Amino acid sequence: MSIANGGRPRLSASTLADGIALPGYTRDRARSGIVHLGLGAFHRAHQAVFTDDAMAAGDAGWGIIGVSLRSPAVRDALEPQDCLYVVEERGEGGRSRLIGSINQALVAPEDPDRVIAALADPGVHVVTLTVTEKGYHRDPGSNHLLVDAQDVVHDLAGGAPRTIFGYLAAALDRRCASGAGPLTILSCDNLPDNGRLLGGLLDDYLVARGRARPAGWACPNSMVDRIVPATTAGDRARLTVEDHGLTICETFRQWVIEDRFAGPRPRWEAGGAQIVDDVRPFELAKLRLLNGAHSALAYWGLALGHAHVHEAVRDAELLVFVRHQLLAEAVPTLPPSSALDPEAYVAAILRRFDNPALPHRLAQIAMDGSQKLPQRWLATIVERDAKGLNSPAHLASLAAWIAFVGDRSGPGRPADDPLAPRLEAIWDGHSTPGEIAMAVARTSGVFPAAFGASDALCRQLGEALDGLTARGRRGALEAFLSTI
Ligand code: CS2
Repeated sequence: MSIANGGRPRLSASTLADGIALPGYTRDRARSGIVHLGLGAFHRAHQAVFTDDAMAAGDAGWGIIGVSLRSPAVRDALEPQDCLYVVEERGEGGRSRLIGSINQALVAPEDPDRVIAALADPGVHVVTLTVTEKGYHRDPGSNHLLVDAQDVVHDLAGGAPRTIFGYLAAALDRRCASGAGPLTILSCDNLPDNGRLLGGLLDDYLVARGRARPAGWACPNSMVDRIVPATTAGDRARLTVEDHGLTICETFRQWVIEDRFAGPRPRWEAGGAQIVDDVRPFELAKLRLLNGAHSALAYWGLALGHAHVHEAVRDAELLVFVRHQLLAEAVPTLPPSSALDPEAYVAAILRRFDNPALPHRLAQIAMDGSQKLPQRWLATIVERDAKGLNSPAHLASLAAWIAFVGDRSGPGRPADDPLAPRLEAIWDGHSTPGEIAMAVARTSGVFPAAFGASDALCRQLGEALDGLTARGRRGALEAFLSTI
């Protein structure tokens, strides 16, 4: 048993945590059926938990080989504790449980071939991915692969892979050559039509590579949902054992998966997953309502002096604004669906956000806006515009984002975003809000072409940014509320 600094034993198979539910199956770390790319907190609180439930329900051979694509931090946290970790659900009915579904933690840059070998193993049938929006290297305007992106160029030249595409292509080649059987490649990132998108990008990569396209893979769509703030040292200090993999989340979790697997799969239904014919209604509602609201709370809330989601939704004016953005503008763009009542959904997510037991930092949500906003807000604005409908609340929030990336000294700044240098250069190169808004809409590479092509949308965005600059956030919010 190893005793960590604070005098508490380090969590491991021989030192389990007091009062924490144990996995309901006998672990066999040599048997893995899933490789997961992107071993962050979201995976540990979501797919790994559903898999733990499937394993407890009798499918114990589906353990996960988790892969970090960049940093060794998660491997270094998990390996000394036999890849066990606690998931602590916070809120009414919350409980803590030990998750045993992760068998191994690999660090791709340290041993790329080991990752390819894992992906090509005939015992592996499913690859899941949480690599965040920017891990897909897509052009948000065309949804095609950015074949000029530095890491994609590197992978296409045949070096040890850096992108998901380099890894997947090498593994599919190997599986074809060895007859390892079909592979389901399941995106679990917050992107629209995430499976179709991933399949299309992988196809673009395989075409650009100029070699025969390996067969035997499918990319179903899926919608994932669970709020998982970054774990803090304070969270870790409260446990009776030293757990470097501790993951904090809400009690709610949802996973809706398109029934289009290439081969065998775990019975994730045991953990409550829904296997359906069409994920689209769930996915659009999640992106435009839950994630759309999150981003609005982040870009308004930080400037209004809030640090966390639960504080921002307790700001009465901001809550009225965000509810209006969702109900008046986003909800009418959703396809009618018997599976989901949008108004009840909005009420439920706003209740989930109001969870002081789960401090979710607005700065965490504000990251990577250039990668998130196309599916959260811009698609809504453009679809409404095509029908002759205005979207003043979305445009006001978009102006709040542009102001956020332009202000380099406020809370949550400088903006953590792969396009931050390009967006900051736009601020530096233009003087009026109208010019800045126009340049962001037309030249940042974030907005769909239909937005930039609309003089009216660019003008309205410029006016919204002008209003924010002149009145400040609170004044602009109050001015907006007086119009609804
Ligand atoms: C959040 C999401 O960080 C963000 O941008 O909106 O991570 C959100 O918490 C999850 O999608 C909830 O399922």
